Amino acid sequence: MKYLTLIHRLLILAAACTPLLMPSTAQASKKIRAEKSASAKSYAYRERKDAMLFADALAQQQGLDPAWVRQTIGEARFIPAIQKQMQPAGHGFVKNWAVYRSRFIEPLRISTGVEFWQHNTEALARAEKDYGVAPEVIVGIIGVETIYGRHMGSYRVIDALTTLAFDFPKTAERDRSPFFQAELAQFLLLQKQAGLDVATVKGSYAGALGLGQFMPSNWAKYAVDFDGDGQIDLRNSPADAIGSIANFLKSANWQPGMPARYPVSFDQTKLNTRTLLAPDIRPTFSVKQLADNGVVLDDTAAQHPGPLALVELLNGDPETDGNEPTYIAGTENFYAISRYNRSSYYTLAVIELGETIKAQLPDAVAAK
Ligand SMILES: [Ca+2]
Repeated sequence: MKYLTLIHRLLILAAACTPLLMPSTAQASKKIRAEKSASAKSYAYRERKDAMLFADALAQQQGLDPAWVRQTIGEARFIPAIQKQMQPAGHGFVKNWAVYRSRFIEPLRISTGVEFWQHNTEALARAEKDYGVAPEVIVGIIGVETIYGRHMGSYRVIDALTTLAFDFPKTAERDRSPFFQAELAQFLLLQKQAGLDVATVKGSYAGALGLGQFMPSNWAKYAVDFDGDGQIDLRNSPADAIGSIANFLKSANWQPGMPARYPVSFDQTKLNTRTLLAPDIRPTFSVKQLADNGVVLDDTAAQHPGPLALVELLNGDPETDGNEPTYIAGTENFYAISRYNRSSYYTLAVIELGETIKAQLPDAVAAK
């Protein structure tokens, strides 16, 4: 979940700076180069003293079989491609909402989402009843994360987490290896807690798992058995994924019935974007404060009781070939969705994908 941010940034970068489809030969040779360098540098973590010390400490702390922990972490392999995914996106790249949006609000994701909704009407309705979370947001998240389980990740999670725990790139803005060591520890606990086969289970390059791409710590905190079979299975049970995402959003202060965002326009004579954009996407301003700083809201938004944020999404650099930014007023529910993946681009894609799918449902399903 959270760690999709960077891949999304890279997606924007790739889409903004290169043609959408690279020539296939170039793509193939790039892939071969990547595989070659990967196989050349890969090794097993049994060769790393720090990883083996970590394994012993973890076994002792958690009362796990030390031989099993050593073997599991020892057989994990360093994957250079995973390390590379965590490198900074590079200087001079400008985000582009229009490009980002087109990757997610697209025919395959929409039609698969309509089917997913129809197959899971009961669980979605129950999640709304139990947690207060709108079905279109849950459907939007699972669509953006994995296209409804089609792309749940192709890396062994043990390789991903061990690589990022002990070989986090030195060039990154900050060292996240303590975070990934904690995720690795929690992941091993899921063998017993959730019946996961930690030696084989696959996920994203950051170690996120299942339909909703939960990191292990979020699995431990928020995952629920929502189909009542006595097991939590976020990979094969859509109901479990739906209930767990709803539980996560409720914990992120989701407000039942509240819209996630409103359209805005501006009164240029009063506009003070410096003040308005300072808190970023955290809802901070009252309707009156927004109006005083030049934001014009429609009648519905003007009735909004809680705090709002002015959210700016860039559409490339207007000085070169980009367009002017997109602006919306984000509510506490916009902010709640952004806790799933800390990006306003991600959040608006989730909202718009869910809404688009909802609008295409047959009347009988939509009415439930
Ligand atoms: Ca279950």
